Amino acid sequence: MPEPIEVRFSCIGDSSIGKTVLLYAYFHDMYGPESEYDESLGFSTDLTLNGTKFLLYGQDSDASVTNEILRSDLYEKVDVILLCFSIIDEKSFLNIETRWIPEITKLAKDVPVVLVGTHGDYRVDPPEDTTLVSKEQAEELVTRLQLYKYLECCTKTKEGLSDIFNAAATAAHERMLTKGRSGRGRGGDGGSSCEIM
Ligand SMILES: Nc1nc2c(ncn2[C@@H]2O[C@H](COP(=O)(O)OP(=O)(O)OP(=O)(O)O)[C@@H](O)[C@H]2O)c(=O)[nH]1
Ligand SMILES: [Mg+2]
Repeated sequence: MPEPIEVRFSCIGDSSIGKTVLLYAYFHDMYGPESEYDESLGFSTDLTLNGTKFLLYGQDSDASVTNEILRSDLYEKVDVILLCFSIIDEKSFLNIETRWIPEITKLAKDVPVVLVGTHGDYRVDPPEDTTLVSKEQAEELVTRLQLYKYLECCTKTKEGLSDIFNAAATAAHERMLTKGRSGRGRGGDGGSSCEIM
């Protein structure tokens, strides 16, 4: 029986856009006040996709942390990045291009990025006086910045969550198959070894 393929992710994006809630909803089936969350639980799970087993694990992040060492730790040996914005917060979408992609390019060049739109429930019932970020805008950004994929979710109902983590594992796996694991994260050189299966 082959060992599962380890896929390490980091969840990045502006503050208050739903990163932590998303992770607890998917990994622990919880949706509630942040005070109820238990950091010691961590974020890891087994996942099987088309017969391939993965051990998916990773970390949350805090946009207010600007310390360079702590920020670069977020990208250390990372296989895939979940880059999040809220569809009801245009600034968080603009920051994808102006703040987060430059940081990723610097610290985790060539690591696949899954763009995630949170607060998906507002697609059907938008708050008053709010212009939603459209799927077309997000998809245009994915094409222009050569990101892996755009996916939307609603953590309240868990809609779209599995697709996000399936895409993350698939994106990481595809990259491992072409570049090998030594290309992971910061400082990787995209070596040729491949430990898959
Ligand atoms: N309606 C709705 N609210 C959501 C959804 N996901 C998250 N929220 C709410 O969005 C707010 C922010 O969520 P957090 O997960 O704390 O945001 P964060 O990105 O981790 O924020 P920081 O830790 O400050 O970086 C909370 O009040 C959540 O309840 C969603 O899918 N729908
Ligand atoms: Mg958080």
